[in-house]
Amino acid sequence: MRMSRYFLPILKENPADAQIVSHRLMLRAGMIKQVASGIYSWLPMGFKVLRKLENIVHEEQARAGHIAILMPTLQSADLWRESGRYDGYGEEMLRMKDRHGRDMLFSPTAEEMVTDIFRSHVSSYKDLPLTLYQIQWKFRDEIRPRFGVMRGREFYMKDGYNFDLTKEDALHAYNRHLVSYLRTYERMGLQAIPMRADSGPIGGDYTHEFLVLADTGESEVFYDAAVTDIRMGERDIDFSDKAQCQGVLEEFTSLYARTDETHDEALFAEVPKDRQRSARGIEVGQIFYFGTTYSDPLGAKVMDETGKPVPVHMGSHGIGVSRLLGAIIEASHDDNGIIWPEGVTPFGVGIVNLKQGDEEADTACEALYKSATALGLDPIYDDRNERAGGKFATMDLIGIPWRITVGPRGLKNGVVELTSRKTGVSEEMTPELALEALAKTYASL
Ligand code: 5CA
Repeated sequence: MRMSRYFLPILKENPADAQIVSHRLMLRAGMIKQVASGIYSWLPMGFKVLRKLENIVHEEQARAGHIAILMPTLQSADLWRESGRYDGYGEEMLRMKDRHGRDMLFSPTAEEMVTDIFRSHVSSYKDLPLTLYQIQWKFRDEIRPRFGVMRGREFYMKDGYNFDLTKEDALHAYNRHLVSYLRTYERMGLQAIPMRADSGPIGGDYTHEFLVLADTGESEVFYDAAVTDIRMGERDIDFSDKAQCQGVLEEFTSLYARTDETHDEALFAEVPKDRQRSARGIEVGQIFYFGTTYSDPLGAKVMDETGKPVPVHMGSHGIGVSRLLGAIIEASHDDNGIIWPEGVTPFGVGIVNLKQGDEEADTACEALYKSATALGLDPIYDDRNERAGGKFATMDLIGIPWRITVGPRGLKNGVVELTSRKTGVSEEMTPELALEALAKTYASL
């Protein structure tokens, strides 16, 4: 992409109404525009990162054996009456009537809708296990939408639902989601810690929230510092292996990690003093096992091996995809702007032409831009007639992890400068070597 042709409406001033750094940077970098309280338009660069996150979620869901579907945002109230949640859900549910006077709602979550799909089409234990998921906009009429996309009213969520014959199988689905979520967050450059939590309006006894530690997080959390050493990294997980998935859960559950809702002072006191931590965190996902809470009232049954109809065991599992953009920025920025982790960056490399209009510099940049594109590095080339300082500031603000700076002086020696956004360290090398290094870096992700 050429910066001169892109739509990147950068703000020079700090927006007055943004209280936290991620919200401020998303507005300044021209990623989102507020439409109404808690509702945003996604401008090109914001949308691009959102799509990247979505792709990672899809890839990791596929790896775990889960199957993508898409359900509507608008639903009929009838299903919610069947489950008994229509009246109980309260003011967070946006309700409306269609022209025939039928009660409709904007889906805040989709347990009922997916259970209805299941009961219409599945009737035998032989079709289990089954996990269906979607990535779709949700609406919750939050009383206090704030912090930009972190607590929106409309937000993008991955919601997955498992259907299993037994509690044991459903708990495997729970553990599988736990492992797959950890992989997902790690690929986004984040460490999210699963913590025992409260199940709220979704219901059920088993639930973990995934928290990214950040001072601006809305949740208060308590944990044993040893949990932060657990990584999925290069582990070769077989998602169909119950013991392996359970093993990961047990690594976490053997260490104290809870949100304030389930915090237990007495248990926490047993953690060695030097490892006790209390901090704030951003909830980027939650998994639930709730047994037959929805399958019972909605009559989602299968024939078991003896031919007896039994309600299926279910769980639901959510990732806050749009919230993750905020969480990533909270976890990765400096005074100059965003620092995208390589796995989610909107562009792989920024090319800065120090002397636009200089024939040699222009030619070198064009060649570099072409080669970087051919290598799949998805470059953004700042070809505007701007001062070098302004170009650097823009690249820093929008957070591109690598920058190649091209100027007449370096070109005399056949070199350009490759700079890491994170460390600020620059190295001079030939354009070919710079591209080779970047191609290697991105191939290793
Ligand atoms: N049905 C279950 C799982 S699919 C469910 O709705 N879970 S949830 O309520 O925990 O939401 C899943 C994730 O969506 C949360 O962990 C959070 O990351 C994100 N989320 C929830 N509310 C908001 C909001 N108002 N703005 C942005 N993200 C949100």
